Amino acid sequence: MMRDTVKNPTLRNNWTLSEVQALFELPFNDLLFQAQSIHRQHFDPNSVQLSTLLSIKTGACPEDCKYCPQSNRYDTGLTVEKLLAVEKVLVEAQHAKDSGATRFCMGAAWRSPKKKDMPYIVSMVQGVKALGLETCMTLGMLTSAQSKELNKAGLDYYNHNLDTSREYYGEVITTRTYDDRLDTLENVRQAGIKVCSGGIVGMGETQKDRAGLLVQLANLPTHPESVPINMLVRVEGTPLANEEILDSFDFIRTIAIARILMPESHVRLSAGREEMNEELHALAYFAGANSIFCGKKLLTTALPAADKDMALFDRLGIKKEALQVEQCDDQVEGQLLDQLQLIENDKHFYSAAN
Ligand code: SAM
Ligand code: DTB
Ligand code: SF4
Repeated sequence: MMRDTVKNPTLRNNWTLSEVQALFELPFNDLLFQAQSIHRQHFDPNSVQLSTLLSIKTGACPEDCKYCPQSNRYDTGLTVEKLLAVEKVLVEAQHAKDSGATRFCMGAAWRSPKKKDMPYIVSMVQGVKALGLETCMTLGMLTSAQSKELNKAGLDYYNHNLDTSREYYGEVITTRTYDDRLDTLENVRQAGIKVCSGGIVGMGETQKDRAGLLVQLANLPTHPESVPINMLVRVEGTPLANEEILDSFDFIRTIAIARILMPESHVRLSAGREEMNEELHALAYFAGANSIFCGKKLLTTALPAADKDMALFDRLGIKKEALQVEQCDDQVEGQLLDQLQLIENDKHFYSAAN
């Protein structure tokens, strides 16, 4: 389904900063009532989509994102790992499917994928798709040609976050620009891949910056189908390790306003859940969050245990969202698995440190 103002004129992409700042100033209950009312017009309010993340290439990233444990600029004690073997990725994807996830998101600590990486990445997408899962990747910047190649391979979603407002961005990242990020989102969209884009809160930004981030996302020509709202995971060794924790209600306000601005998008209660209690999770779902990452971990940091998430779903009467479209075609699956077998095992590990 296209989330654009041409296909659906009730959606807006002309939000002004002052309008969104006014939403942040609403009394909490009024804001939540508005968000929940909009949520109910577009989604089953008791359904939450489950994605599972896997870090397919970990650490030694040349970028300087101040929040990130995987940047090679900061000593976070992380164990660096080369690109995983395709088979290993597929085993993890099968576990994710068995645990109820409908989407498998593969993340690499790269500035952008290199030419030599692409065949492995393509095999991963094809293999995960053949298992009947939605596919998502986050690999850094993508060119138009790379986006088209990934679309052809069967990539459903590409995650690339704007992270924060244009104004605050330079305080957090200096090695790639805001416009670089917008260019990648445009390449992905033009290639026909669904867009997953959101940001991080709790990085010392102001409320105006949180409003600015949401305005940028909502004013894209087409709303991202998926909007992850990450609470900063403060990792020892990163420059933001000692950042003050964002007030919980300001976090919930951000989710509620994402829901109001992008009514047909899945809003993901993303990183930071380990530090959130059940009541805060429940409030986030009420504010319109309808997707989470669940599984063993995010990329490098912890997640709540899956049984804890499921126990809360039971207590709240929430069910897991089912796959919207049947992904698995037996004939295609057979062909894809045959293709995967053609790749020799010893070619599955190679140095992809940068
Ligand atoms: N290297 C690629 C890139 O940055 O585009 C993909 C992986 S990167 C880890 C994906 C996203 O994870 C980042 O854009 C950021 O929004 C989020 N992220 C990374 N570290 C985080 C942290 N400590 N807390 C919250 N979100 C984080
Ligand atoms: C997103 O917005 N959040 C996820 C996913 N997209 C790739 C990543 C969160 C990473 C948190 C820190 C870590 O585990 O390394
Ligand atoms: Fe981390 Fe991605 Fe930034 Fe690299 S580009 S430091 S992996 S967020």
